[in-house]
Amino acid sequence: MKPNLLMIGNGTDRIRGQLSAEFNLHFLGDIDDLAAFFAETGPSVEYVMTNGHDGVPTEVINGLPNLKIISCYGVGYDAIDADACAARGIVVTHTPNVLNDEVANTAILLWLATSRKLVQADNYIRAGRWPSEGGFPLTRTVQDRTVGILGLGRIGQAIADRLAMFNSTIVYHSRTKKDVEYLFYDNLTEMAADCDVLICITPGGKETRGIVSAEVMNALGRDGILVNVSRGSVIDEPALVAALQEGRLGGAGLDVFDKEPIVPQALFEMDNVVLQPHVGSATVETRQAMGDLTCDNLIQFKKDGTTVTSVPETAHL
Ligand code: A2R
Repeated sequence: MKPNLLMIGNGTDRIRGQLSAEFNLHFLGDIDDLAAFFAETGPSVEYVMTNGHDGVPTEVINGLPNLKIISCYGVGYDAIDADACAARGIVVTHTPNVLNDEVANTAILLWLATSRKLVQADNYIRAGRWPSEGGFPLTRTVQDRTVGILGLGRIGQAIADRLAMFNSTIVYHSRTKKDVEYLFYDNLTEMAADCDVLICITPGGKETRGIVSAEVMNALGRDGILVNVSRGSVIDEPALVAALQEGRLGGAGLDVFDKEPIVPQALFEMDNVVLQPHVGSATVETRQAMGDLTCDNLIQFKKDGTTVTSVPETAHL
């Protein structure tokens, strides 16, 4: 008999196909009486699949006393309490590396679109304004800028690799100094003051909540552009709205928000922001690679108790 696997979120057809060959799938969203499910089936569920947005609610973790592994579809796992899982001996896996290029491309796309006002220019044509009002107002160059990367990890490095094309001066801030040629700042505000563009690509979670503060945004300044492809929580969102409204920050390209899918209404009215609904890795190709890795972790664990890509907190298990 196939072992039980609880899925949080529906997964793709391909994911469901791969997993149903190995597991008996239960979908959290289809369970009407959770207490009854936990009482009857909970003790036999050793496998959970989820995604970076939904994570695993505490009541689900508590309802599955023999849970052994949580496989997360996404690199960011801040919605899962990995330390608590480690303490209970539950392995957590995620999908690093396979999305580096895609998210880095998204970061560059958002920066270019924001700086050159791509969406606004498109709207200008669609609104029929070109014949009547003439040329679109000048925008700001993306060439020869100083670009700060907040979080020079796997994706941050992929972003840096792309910046050579724009003759950027690359600087970075992370917890530790890396063995790279770019200038390291141990103070984020000081880095922002020296940057034309700040690209955020740290993990989310309590350690990074609000680290892009009003002070950092003021330092980036009225011509500065803020790009966020990490987690909405990394930026103090009310402070961001205020900085944009008051012209203390030049513009923002945002793929992520603090309370997704809710986006501050005030941003809808602004012509110096470009907004995306958390689609940094959302291409057919990259999502397929992420899905395959999510399944590989579960299937390998079932086979021999090892995983492909554990999160650091549970790598010792
Ligand atoms: O630990 P370090 O020194 O390597 O720095 C990491 C940095 N980071 C931070 N920087 C400043 N203040 C913090 N409190 C802080 N915490 C972490 O973020 C590292 O340079 C970077 C994260 O790199 P990776 O672990 O390689 O993550 P990856 O694969 O680049 O993905 C980053 C995030 C995901 O967690 C998702 O939220 C998002 O991108 O898609």
